[in-house]
Amino acid sequence: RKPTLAVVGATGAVGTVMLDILSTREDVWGEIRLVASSRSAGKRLTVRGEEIEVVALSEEVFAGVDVAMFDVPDEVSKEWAPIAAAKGAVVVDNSGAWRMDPEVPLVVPEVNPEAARERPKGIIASANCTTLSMIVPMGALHREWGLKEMFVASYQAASGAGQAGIDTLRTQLAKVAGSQSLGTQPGDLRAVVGDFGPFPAPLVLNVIPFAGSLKEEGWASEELKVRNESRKILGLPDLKVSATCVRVPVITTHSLAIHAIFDQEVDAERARAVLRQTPGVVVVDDPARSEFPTPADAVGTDPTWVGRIRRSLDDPRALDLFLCGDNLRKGAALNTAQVAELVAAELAG
Ligand code: 2RA
Repeated sequence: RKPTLAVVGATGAVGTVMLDILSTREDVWGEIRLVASSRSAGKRLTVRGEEIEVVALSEEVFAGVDVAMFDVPDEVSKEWAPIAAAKGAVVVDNSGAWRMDPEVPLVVPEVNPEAARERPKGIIASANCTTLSMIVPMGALHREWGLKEMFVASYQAASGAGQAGIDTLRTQLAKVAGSQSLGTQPGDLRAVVGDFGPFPAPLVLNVIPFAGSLKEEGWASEELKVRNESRKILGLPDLKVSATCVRVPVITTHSLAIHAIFDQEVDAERARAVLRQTPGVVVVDDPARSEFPTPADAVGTDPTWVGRIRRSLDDPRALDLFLCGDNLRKGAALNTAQVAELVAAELAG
């Protein structure tokens, strides 16, 4: 019998991508149940070419479910993941609720697949999209030279803030369309575009040097996630990470500029060779021909795109590189689906 899958949060920005991924990847699932809030119950969505009615989240939904993929707010996952696990489902959770729980593995199949098997709570966590947009290539380079420290600048897409983020940016774009002067005078953008939630400033024709919520000592939650999740996934509790997370006027696809310091001397050509051999990574790196990753090329694709690979001029143990990754695919739905597939393979014995 193929395992029964529940998709919890099937109607959100990530959930929509999830159904696309389930319809295009190898089909390892038996029955698929689509679950959402009671507000969305009754909707009919198509997955694997089949129309399925969305049911409201309840304990009964998990009866007979082998794997439950969750893409819901942290507080919903905090309440419902244990309920699903108690009903016998292995929960693969895409929220931030469980990622740093010592009894919950944080799994990226290309980096630490073995961690998925140790799940005392019946819950496996998937990482934040910013971490997932860089961790596959960084894991490969860590295996080659031993990663010691990372300086990260992220350029994060509006859809990282969900459908509201997408809607906000498109609304702001419409407000500036055709203007020949906006973006040239202090405050001119704010006067026309205003501060639409969830962004505390105009996003269009601007960048916002903050993402997530304010945490200790002025760090943003996104920046702490990059640091803490990288440490857990790579098994490097003392890894030094300094991240600055910036929101940019891109609909979907996060980009990151990384300065990575290793235990050993590095070589740019060797790095390209290692990354070309890494599943889930595409190397686009020929600046002389203006070939480097951009969100406009990476969006809608599964791999992490890597380019601008060069050895630091001041440190033979440091590499500088630029990466792009679709934050709704590998950054969320795809990684969750890949982890769920690991569990399905394990259950199939
Ligand atoms: C963001 N990475 O971009 C976070 C959550 N998806 O807002």
